[in-house]
Formats: sequence, structure tokens, C-alpha cells
Amino acid sequence: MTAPSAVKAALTTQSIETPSWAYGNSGTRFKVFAQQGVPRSPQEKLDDAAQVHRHTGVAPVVALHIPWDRVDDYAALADYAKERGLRLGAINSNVFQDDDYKLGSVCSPDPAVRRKALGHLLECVDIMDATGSRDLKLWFADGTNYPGQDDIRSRQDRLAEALTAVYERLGEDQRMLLEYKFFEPAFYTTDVPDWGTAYAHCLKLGPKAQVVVDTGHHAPGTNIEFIVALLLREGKLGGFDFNSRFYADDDLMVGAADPFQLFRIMYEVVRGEGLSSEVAFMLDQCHNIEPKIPAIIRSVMNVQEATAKALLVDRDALAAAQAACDVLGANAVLMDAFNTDVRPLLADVREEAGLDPDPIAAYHRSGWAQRIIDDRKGGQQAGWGA
Ligand code: LRH
Ligand code: MN
Ligand code: MN
Repeated sequence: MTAPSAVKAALTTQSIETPSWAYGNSGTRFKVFAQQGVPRSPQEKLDDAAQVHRHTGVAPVVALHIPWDRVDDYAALADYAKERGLRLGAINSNVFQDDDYKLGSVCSPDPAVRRKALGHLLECVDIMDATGSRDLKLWFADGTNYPGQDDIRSRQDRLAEALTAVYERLGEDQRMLLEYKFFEPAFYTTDVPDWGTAYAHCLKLGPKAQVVVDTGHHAPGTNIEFIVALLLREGKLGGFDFNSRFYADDDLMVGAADPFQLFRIMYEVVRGEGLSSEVAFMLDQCHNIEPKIPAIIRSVMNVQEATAKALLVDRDALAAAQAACDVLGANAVLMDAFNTDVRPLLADVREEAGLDPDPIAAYHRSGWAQRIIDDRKGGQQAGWGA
């Protein structure tokens, strides 16, 4: 059994990156239900992220989405984050919210559109230089809706060309994380639909290109932990976009739909030494109906709980059972860890770090929720596209 002190030590080193867009308003294509007190600027999103970090102690990094978080001075935004005990994380590019991208961005058949998209990606690297961010996250909405609409292979060539140009622009310590998604908004072909396509491109590009696994981007029933194990084994797992799904790309709180799946993923991370590596543990969620800050705190706690359970797996006993071909015994070792209530352990971890053992209760007591409702009057609330 892993010593509780080792489990606690590993838990305090984990850092969970929260997405700026989760603090803003979001919804479905049917309706955005605006909430009171929602940030009106990237700075106010950072103010909220600082509350998440204040109560959890493990969320010091915030991912930005460009142009949703466009500012005149990115270095000043990084300073603003630093003053609040935060740092800016992945820069998420956005080549999907412009009329020009109707037929795709870097894969579009139109060279002018491809140039525009590449220009944006390169601008994102400039922003990384200013913010000190390590990661550029690339997700392409590119694809086609109808058979014959465009040439599948030519689109791959165009993709490779753009990725190569971005790769060559990366600085020494910068990485590009290529995200895949099996469908939506394209419904027939998607140009980066799966880990295999992302991996093939990243492998050709080189070590600074890594795959990002958004847990909501798979067909139902996909064994995501297998993908995680494989990518880690190949040194190609750049990070996660954590969220959960019941149906499609639901972007619900991570661990809400299937905590067992999250545990299995985190077990493969622990098994593959991913906790102590460069893997970025990012959230990519939208809180459409629930209050945003406590939902993000809950998500951070869900990742911590899955990580704690994964760390508790008795790996010696598991290896012994596996070597002895003891199917039921091996499965029992894994299930023992999953069925352990790790909340007291995490409460200890927090108390030892000088935090309240119950981050959500502490947030509610802090008065922040009322303060932002009172203070954030006027102006345009942040949301998808703002
Ligand atoms: C695409 C995606 C990608 C985007 C984010 C807002 O579905 O997962 O990561 O940048 O949503
Ligand atoms: Mn994502
Ligand atoms: Mn998504």
C-alpha cells in the first residue's frame, strides 16, 4: 500500500489549470442563461480564478482563449495574474468563430482563409512570448459536412503545412498541443477527429508537438484510459482538457458523469509517471446553469479525488496479482482504491497547507459571490465570443 505521506506529497504537487471561459457566461445553441456577477474582462476572470486557487491551493494556472481574452498588453495581464498568485497557462487559439471559417481554417480550400488562420496561430505564439505561457492549444473545427465536399487528403496536406509553420515559430521551451474531436461542428469528416490523427501529425512535427486529450471528445464507450496509457508510453501526452459528457461534447463538470472513468484515466497517468511530468491538467468546461466559481472548485476537487484514489492503488499487490494471472484479485486491487473515501485524506492535505478542509463551504462563507454581484454592474459580461 502506498504510504499516506507519499500520496499527500504527490497531491500537493499537482497543479490544475482552469479555463478563463468557464468563468464567463455560456450556454447551448438554444439559450445562454446569463448569471449575475459574471466577469466583464479577462482581469475579472483572473480575479475569480484567484478565488478558486485561494480555496483549493492547487489551481494557480489559468488558460486564455484568444480572441475571447484579447487585451492590449499581455505582459501586463501576466503581471495582473502574478499579483494574484496566478500565472497564465495555455493560449487557446480560435480559428472557428469567424465567417471566413465556414469551410474550415487551416484546411480550407481557400488559400486566403488559410493565410488568415495561420496568421492567428502565429499571433497566439507572440502572445505566449508576452505572457510566458508554455503551451499553444490548437483545436480545429475544420471538416466537411457532405461526401465529396472537399478532398480529404488535400485537407491533411494543408493541415500539415500550417502545423509545420507554427512548429517552426515555437520558442525553445514552448509546445503545441493538438486537440482532436470526433465530430462537431463538422458532421461528415473532421480533419483532426481522433488521437491517431493528432499523434501522426505530432510525431512528424517533433518533440514540441504533443497531443491533448479532451475527455468529452470521444464516441460513447471509447476507452480513454487506453489512449492515455498509449500516449504517455510514446511520450506524446501533452495534457488534458477535463470535462464530462453524457451525450456529445457536453462540457459538464469533470467527474460528474463518470467518476470511475476519471479514476481509470488518473490511474494510467500515475502508472505512466504522468503526475511528475509536463502533462497539463486543464479543465475545459462550461457552467451553463450552475454558479460558476463553486462549480470550478468542485471540478478541481473531483480531479483531486480521482488522483488520490489512483495514487492509493496498491501497485505491488496489483503487479503480483497480474503476474499470478489472478484476474479477480487484480481487479479487486483496483476497485479497493476506487472505493476508498479519500475525502478525509484530502481534508488533511488542505489543513496541512493552511486551507479550509471544505473549499466550497469556505468560498460560500467568503462573501465573494455577493461581492461580484454588487460590484460588477454595467459593462458587457464575458461569454463565448466576448
Ligand atoms: C472544442 C473545445 C476546444 C475549444 C474549447 C472552447 O470543442 O474543446 O478546446 O478551444 O472547446
Ligand atoms: Mn477542449
Ligand atoms: Mn470541446
